[in-house]
Amino acid sequence: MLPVFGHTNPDTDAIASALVYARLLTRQGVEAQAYRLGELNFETPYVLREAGVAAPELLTDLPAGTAVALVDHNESAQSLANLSELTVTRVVDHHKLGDLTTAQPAYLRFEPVGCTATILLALHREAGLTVEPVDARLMLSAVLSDTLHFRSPTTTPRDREAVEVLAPVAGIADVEAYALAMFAAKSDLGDTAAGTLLRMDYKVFPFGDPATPQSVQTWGLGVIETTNPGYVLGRQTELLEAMDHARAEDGLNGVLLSVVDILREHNTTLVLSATEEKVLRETFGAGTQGGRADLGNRISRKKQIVPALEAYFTPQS
Ligand SMILES: [Mn+2]
Repeated sequence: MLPVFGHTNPDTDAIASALVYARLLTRQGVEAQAYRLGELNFETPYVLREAGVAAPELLTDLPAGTAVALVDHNESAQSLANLSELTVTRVVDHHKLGDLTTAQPAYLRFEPVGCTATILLALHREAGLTVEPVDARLMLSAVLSDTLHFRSPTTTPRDREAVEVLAPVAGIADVEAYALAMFAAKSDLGDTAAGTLLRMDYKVFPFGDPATPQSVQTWGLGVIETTNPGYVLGRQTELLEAMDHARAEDGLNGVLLSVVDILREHNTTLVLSATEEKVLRETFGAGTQGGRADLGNRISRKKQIVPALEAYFTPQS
């Protein structure tokens, strides 16, 4: 049974794509099972409930040498702790290539589209397999989630086409209403602890050139996408404390937490210290006031934040 899993701090794409890819592989004769590498965010339980699907089981470790399939990530810092000891046989992903290496030839499918599920739809077509309604619903939800219903600059025509094709199969007549219900569920954070909010959509990235070790910095980048930014920003003090804690705990050079207003397509980033303030100023030209920096319409970590930081920390030769 081939374990299939998405990144730690899973989002809807990480969960939905693991479920759909495991089923696709199984239909193709490769027995596979979806897992998750962490607790669900607030959006995914809504998606799973509407789809009538149980959450995949939590996976905390696997013996060295186990064959695995990755979806929606490829960097070891975002995967099982001992990924380098596992045998990665398949990857379906839409992120930049990180430190992935494989001991054996593997099936690798990377495409610069807005969502892993968009690639999975193509894999169904290439295999000549029809999409089951439940898989259509999961893939559609993942695309809406990752692209913020096409608001994100990561959106491609392929993602739009995927939603158009999947909606009738999923039995969703009003895609706009469904997307808004997903975002409302995601924004209903209740009295969740600040540390949990920070880690809900949080990724650790090594920046700089590994050939020049003194240039390498490790940063934690959290994002809270919400239709109610006022609520999140109202908890700024607690969130900054949680960021300070994460920096120490993970041995990071810096931590950023972006509060993304989904409907207004706006990024307000919490600024922990002078280190982050300097980097935000020199990378994005963004000044800091009252512990917050206005990053304007840079709402995509993948497309607008990470590449800029990568360039900033990589020494020019
Ligand atoms: Mn994704």
